[in-house]
Formats: sequence, structure tokens, C-alpha cells
Amino acid sequence: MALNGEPQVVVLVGGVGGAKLAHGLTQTLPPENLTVIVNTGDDFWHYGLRICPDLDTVMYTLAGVVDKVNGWGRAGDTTTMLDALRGYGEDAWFRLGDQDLATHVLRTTMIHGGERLTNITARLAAALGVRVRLLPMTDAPVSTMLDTVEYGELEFQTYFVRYRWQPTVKAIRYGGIDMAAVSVEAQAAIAAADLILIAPSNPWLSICPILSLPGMRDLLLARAVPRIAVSPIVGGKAIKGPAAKLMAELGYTVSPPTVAAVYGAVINGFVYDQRDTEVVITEVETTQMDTVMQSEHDRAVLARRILEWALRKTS
Ligand code: FO1
Repeated sequence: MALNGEPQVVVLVGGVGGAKLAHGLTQTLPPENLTVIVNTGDDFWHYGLRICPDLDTVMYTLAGVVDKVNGWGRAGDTTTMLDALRGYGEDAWFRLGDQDLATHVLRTTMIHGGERLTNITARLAAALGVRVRLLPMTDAPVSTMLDTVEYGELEFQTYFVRYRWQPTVKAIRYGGIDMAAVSVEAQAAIAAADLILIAPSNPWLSICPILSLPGMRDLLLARAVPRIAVSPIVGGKAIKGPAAKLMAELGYTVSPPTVAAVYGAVINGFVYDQRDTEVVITEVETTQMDTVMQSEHDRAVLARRILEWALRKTS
């Protein structure tokens, strides 16, 4: 426990779904008690800029400036630059808003200046008023690559945005992962955590890149604290995005037990939705809740219920 008597919580997240749970946690915990570790496997270079979509989605959500319709990008953003690119005949398939561009320009400038992504993120997040600790999973470049039936191997954003996650996926790899280290900041946060959460993000596209960092699983397993994942599969479907489609393509049953099995020994507790009535999971302690976060109130309620359950249970 921290000096303020509240638990120190680390949450592993991807983009939109993870950002919602992280936001719910900020409504329940003091900012100094929360560390959000974000997937960076979806980062890429685009028009010479380093874009970190999941990091930015979480940062904008926690700063209260996210576009609430899309769940990513900045609210009220314009697309003057994008329209100008199209005027040059560019396809411009990745919608970069004008305000959002400022984030990428600054980040890229700092990267070229030799700054670590961890420090860059801290500076950008602080300027936007984010008070919790927001950490990229690593400072090294990692690229989630999808081997598809239709197009061969695709970089994540090409698969996800350009082809709207329609290609059939045969295999996934995390390029550069062997050379990527868990940052000292992420290591310290995990070492000090009273509770480790895995958000209802896509297991293969958002969470497994984090868990695949060299040493990460051992860091988590070394902590005799509740380590709890929340299922992103509700009623046989993904709440958002390609999780269910991907699961089926990779040969798995689309169900909460598959998610729990993918995390294996990394978790000792699992939350799945109350709508899933015929689920049997024996390997870890489980509980059911309403996990669908439609409103900001839902986020706070889910976050509080998870904390109450996690801190009541023994690991
Ligand atoms: N998602 C889309 O579906 N279409 C886009 O054009 C798009 C642009 C975009 C720009 C900045 C940013 O931070 C995120 C953006 N996203 C877009 C979302 C993002 O690519 C995905 O949601 C995540 O990478 C998946 O976790």
C-alpha cells in the first residue's frame, strides 16, 4: 500500500477499450496510485512522423480531449493537412487530425533528438494535464506484424486501418521484440504494485505484445499480488474491433475461457461479463460483472467493482 493507504495499481492496456478502463480507474484512485502501461506494437512511421496510436488514445482519453465518437484522435479536430495531402493525389488512408499532428511532430522531433519514448510521453501527457503515470511498454521500436491470406505480411496499421481488419490472419509476430527491454519505469511500477490489471483489450494485438517483452512475464509472475484480466469477449463477440474475428481465424473458440488461457499463469483472477452464462473456467478464480462501458459512469463503476473484488481476494 502507498502512504496514502490506497493500493498501487498497474494496468496493462491497448487502445480504446483499455483507455476506458484506465479512465474509470482515475475516477476511483488518486493519480499517484495508478500506472498505465501501454502497448506500442501498433506504433509506426507515416510521412516521416512517429505515430503511437494506443499511447495517444490513452493520453487523450485521460486528458479529456479524446474524440468521443471515434474513441481515438482529438475532439473537434480538423483535417486541413490531410485534405492538402489528398490535393497532391495522396491516398491519405490514415486520418491524422491537425491538432493530433502537433503531438506527432513534437514526438518525432524529440525522438530525432535522442529522447526516450518514456520521457517524451511524460512530457506530452503532463502538458495535457494527465496526472497518472503513463508509460509506453518499452522505449524500443516494436512492430506487430500480421501474416494474412490476401496480402502476405502487413504492418499493424495497414491491416487495421487501411484494410479495416478484413484480411484473414494466419499468424502474428512482434517485430523487434527480442531487442526491446521493459523500461526501468515500468519495472519499478510492477515491482511496487499491489494489484496488476489487464484491461479488456485485444489479447493478441494489444496485450500479448506487452507480455512478450523479454522478462515481462517473469516480472509479473514474481509479484504475489492479484493479477487480474478483464475479458474483451462478451456474448461471443468482441466489444470493439477484430478480437473475435482474429480468435476464430487463429483457430480458437471465441469465448472468455480462451482469453484466460492465452494469459495462462500470468493471471490469478479473471473477470468476464455477466451476459456469458455458460462459461466454465477452473484454472483461475473468476467473477462476473457488467463489463460493457457505454458511459463514463460505467467506466467508474466497473473500475471500482474490479478493485473491490481484487483487493478482497487473496492471490
Ligand atoms: N483508426 C481508424 O480506424 N482510422 C483512422 O484513420 C485512424 C487514425 C488514427 C490517427 C491517430 C491515432 O492516434 C489513431 C488513429 N486510429 C485510426 C486508431 C488506431 O489506429 C487504432 O484504434 C489502434 O491502433 C488500435 O489499437
